[in-house]
Amino acid sequence: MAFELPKLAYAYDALEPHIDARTMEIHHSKHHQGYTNNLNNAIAGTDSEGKSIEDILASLDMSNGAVRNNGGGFYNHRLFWEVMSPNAGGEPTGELAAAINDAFGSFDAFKDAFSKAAATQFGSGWAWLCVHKGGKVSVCSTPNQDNPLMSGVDCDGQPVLGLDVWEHAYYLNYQNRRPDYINAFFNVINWAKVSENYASNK
Ligand code: MN3
Repeated sequence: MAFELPKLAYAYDALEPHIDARTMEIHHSKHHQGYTNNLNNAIAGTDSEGKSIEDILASLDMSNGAVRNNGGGFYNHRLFWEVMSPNAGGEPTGELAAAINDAFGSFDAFKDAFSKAAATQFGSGWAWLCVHKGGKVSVCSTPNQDNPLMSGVDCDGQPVLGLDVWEHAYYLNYQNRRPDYINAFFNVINWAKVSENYASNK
């Protein structure tokens, strides 16, 4: 069964004013749809057909550019939509909050580390909050559509929160002001979902 573009749990304009409706519509219906279609084409007739995206990425031959870019793109955007929500933001609670405090000292220090990873990723890429077996968390970034599930990237663990810093994610509204977009993202982080991701992968 081929991969399908996941439906959003909210309307394209639901994240305004932090992320504008036109950006959301193009990002989801064009970019993510493109990765999805290209992934399906790239794995058609191969051993990867029928496997989960997690299994495909974990055992990926990194020289396979079509699956690396489009499988990464499919997985990364699916996580991205899920970790955002209207009327969200604030701070995590419970065991995720405790893990963040253990690793960074405070939520504000985590926010600084994550924002810096996102702001300093040269060119296109992603910033991640990852959980490791045992519950420790860490922040890192990857270029292009790479992600921590792939082997050989300078970033490991299970991603529980991801931020797309490709220009297509923010340029219409923020132009070159990536730091403003990163700051705005914190107003739409769905910490309940991130906590769920943490709990199921720690
Ligand atoms: Mn994108």
